[in-house]
Amino acid sequence: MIKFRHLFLIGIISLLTYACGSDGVAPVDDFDFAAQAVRDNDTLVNFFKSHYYDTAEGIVKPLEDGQTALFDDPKLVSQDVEETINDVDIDYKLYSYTIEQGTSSKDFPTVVDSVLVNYSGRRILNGSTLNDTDFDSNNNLWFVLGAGVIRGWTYGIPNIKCGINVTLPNEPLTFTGTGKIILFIPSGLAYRNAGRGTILPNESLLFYVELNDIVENTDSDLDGVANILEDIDGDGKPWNDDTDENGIVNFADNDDDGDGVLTRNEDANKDGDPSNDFSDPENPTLPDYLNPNIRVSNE
Ligand SMILES: [Ca+2]
Ligand SMILES: [Ca+2]
Ligand SMILES: [Ca+2]
Ligand SMILES: [Ca+2]
Repeated sequence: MIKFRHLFLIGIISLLTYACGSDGVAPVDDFDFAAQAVRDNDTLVNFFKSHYYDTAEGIVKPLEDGQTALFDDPKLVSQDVEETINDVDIDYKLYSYTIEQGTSSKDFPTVVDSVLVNYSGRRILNGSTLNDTDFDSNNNLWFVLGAGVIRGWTYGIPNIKCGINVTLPNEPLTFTGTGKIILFIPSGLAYRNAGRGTILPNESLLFYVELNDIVENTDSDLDGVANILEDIDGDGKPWNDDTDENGIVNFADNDDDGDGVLTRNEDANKDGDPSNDFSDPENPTLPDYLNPNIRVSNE
């Protein structure tokens, strides 16, 4: 009986922890994210100096004699990512190691395309060791980058192309020539100071990601304008554009100007693309679907 009660309590505790970080965004306003970004980078650099990529096993391991530390391995690359948290711009370094580039003729995914991935994630403990178990792993799951995934994925996965679907009829999904990458993600581009599940606050993460397939020019709200083209201010971040300020970003909003006419019907020339229709002589460069003064539906 005591054992059962223990299990019950543990269940409640992990549920609570999970709920706190449910959207991956920290609930604390006065946390110094810029200082944490510096600590995160120190953590990752220490990790790179004490680990290497084992080509034969296809995994990252503690450094051994005669091996090249990730820190000195030219395949490890960094990219600068700027995130706005509580109206403050924070600079992060996201690191990745491309194991194999994908061979698909499809383009690289954008930061808001749908991707089909296999993945597994590990916590980086104290900047020097990798936890010995995955906190999560899955095969063949679809995600929209830039919507409901950590920013480390949003910016990291577009470094690789997908593979080719060679699934036979009535057989499990199978891909060949997939892209394979390892992402080393500072906590600020993961679950920040909230943590999630078994991931502690301010913990940096390692993900192995295999990109099976993507949907090019993903159009999540089916309004005829691809997610990546709903980046109205052109800053590369479609998740900060909300023309009608209704709290739903444009790439998830099927009436972008909030005038009651669906974007896909604000297509005066009926070519399936609402972004090339300009009916307002007062505002000749603003497409109708972003112009609340034009309410003509071609439905
Ligand atoms: Ca759209
Ligand atoms: Ca934007
Ligand atoms: Ca839209
Ligand atoms: Ca509209």
